Amino acid sequence: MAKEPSPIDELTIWDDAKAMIAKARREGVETVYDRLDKQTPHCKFCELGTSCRNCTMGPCRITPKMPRGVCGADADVVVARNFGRFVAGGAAAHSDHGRDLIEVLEAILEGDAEGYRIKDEKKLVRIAGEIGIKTQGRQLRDVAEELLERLFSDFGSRGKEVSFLSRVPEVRKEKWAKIGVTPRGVDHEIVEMMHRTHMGVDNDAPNTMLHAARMALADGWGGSMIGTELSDVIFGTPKPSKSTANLAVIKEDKVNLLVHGHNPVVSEMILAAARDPKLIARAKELGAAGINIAGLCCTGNELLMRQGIPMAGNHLMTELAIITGAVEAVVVDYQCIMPSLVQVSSCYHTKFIDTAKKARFTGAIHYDFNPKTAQKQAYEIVSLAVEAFAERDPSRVEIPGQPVSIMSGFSNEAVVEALGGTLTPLVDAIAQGDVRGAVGIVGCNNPKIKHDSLNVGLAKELIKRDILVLVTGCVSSAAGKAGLLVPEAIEMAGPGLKKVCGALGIPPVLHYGSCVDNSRILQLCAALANELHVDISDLPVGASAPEWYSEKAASIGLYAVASGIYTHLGHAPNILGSETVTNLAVSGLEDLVGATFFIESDPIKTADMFDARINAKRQALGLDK
Ligand code: SF4
Ligand code: MSK
Repeated sequence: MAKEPSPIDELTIWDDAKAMIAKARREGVETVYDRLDKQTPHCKFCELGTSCRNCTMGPCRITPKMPRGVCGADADVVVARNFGRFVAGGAAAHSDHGRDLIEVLEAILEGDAEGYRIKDEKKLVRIAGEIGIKTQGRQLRDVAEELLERLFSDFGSRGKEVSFLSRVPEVRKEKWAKIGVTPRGVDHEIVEMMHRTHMGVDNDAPNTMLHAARMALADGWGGSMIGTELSDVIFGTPKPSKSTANLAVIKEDKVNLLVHGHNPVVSEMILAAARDPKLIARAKELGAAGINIAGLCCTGNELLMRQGIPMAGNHLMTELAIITGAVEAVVVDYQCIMPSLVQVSSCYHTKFIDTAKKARFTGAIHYDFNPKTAQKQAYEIVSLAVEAFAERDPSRVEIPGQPVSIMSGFSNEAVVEALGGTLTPLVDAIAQGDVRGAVGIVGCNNPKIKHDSLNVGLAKELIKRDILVLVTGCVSSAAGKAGLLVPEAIEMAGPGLKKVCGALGIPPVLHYGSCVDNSRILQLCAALANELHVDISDLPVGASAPEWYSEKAASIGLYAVASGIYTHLGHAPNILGSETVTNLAVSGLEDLVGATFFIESDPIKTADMFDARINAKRQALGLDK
């Protein structure tokens, strides 16, 4: 007998999402929730991490009656290997994204990237200087070429450490060196993980886990940081600006084109093309009032941070956005794009367009996007969206609610500027206890968790306790929709945070960007630690991924912990089948790197845990008696 679909009220906290899930059910469009129902219950072995498919003597499942696989691997080895490969997927995704930005910079320098340029020259020179490149008296081009070489080499295997370790406090680097987790090169660490997890290589679970930490550090301080910094160099360093969020940013009277994925290289060009007077005129000829570009997931975050485009939604809103019936095109690059979007698009007039050779979707319109031809391709893509407006069926259009105001664009540079040029006022506010600490809430949605309930619940609970919140990735849309990303949200904050944010005119929850931009948070922590002459693990800070789902989030969590940041996960990764691995994650890492993971599904209890940790760190720093 077919299962009853889950009650809509249990699936999400948002009215716009509820309206679209109901519409999907009326119109017979399958969503992620229907598929989750069909996939539940999941395989217990896979949930525990105790199934292995690493060779054809298996696959093997580890149980008390069958405690070893055919090769002899026990639960600890199998779980550690699986987790290692899981994190490798995430580190690879962020880092390959970072490398794509280096290639765009290379194309710019070779004169092969019409439409792209170095927008923030000062930042290019500054980051070059930070990694030890001589900048004084040199032409920008020479500095850029050397920077390019250095960053390319961060992916290789000959380096002793990735370049941006220049930002890390010495005491932290010493800890890493002592336990052998200094990240040498991005590809080096990922390849080594694939090697170690082959049958018969690394058969000591803690050893594999330490390498997972090293690999994650290569992501955070390498691949992701390169992605963030070069995106700023090429497209501009974000500054605070206002925008709007939720499904109501999709406009009934306009051609709506949604950009989705992670890399701004395609979507920046799409946005530029959408401003072309010829395309706007054509849209008007077809009866539209104009062309509206809105964002989904992290490509949305990238464009929101730098260009202020409105945000249609996060991970679990991507299918629902199309179900409004008012989306002419979804243009995707890579990561977190559910393959189902092709089928959902085909239920409407929506053109689904993929743009990366390495991220193709069967059934999509494909553009092999590259810097050389980007302008022309972007024009063609926007033109496809404009022409699709004529195919829209107005009787199927339903756009729920009203857009909510948000403020975005908080790069570290913007924060320092808002503080008057140095971090000292923030340090003082922390010392005085007005800001008791800070927590980065990052990551995804997961249909196993009521959509955005934890993301929003935790953010609200923390600001009440005078803990500043920084959000990235899909949590930023959630915070925006909940009204937390505007200066007026100080009314929901505790008295200290209200005073500090009120004086600066900023929200108590700061939008810090996309998933790779978690590197901005790392950089901020390092800068604060350097300012106070302490280790990152001494700071009253934390990180959380309440509704995470992806391999990337696992890598982010692990690089946060390995950097010394106490890190919360709303649900456990698939490691519970090994006591050794689980204990290492939730307690053993404390001795090695000064931080651990903790798993908690209740937002209030999670806030309590952060509170206790922040109190302990404040006391150890002598800030509270
Ligand atoms: Fe089984 Fe060992 Fe092969 Fe894994 S590596 S499938 S545990 S025999
Ligand atoms: S998009 S990794 S669902 S945050 Fe960066 Fe959102 Fe998580 Fe993808």
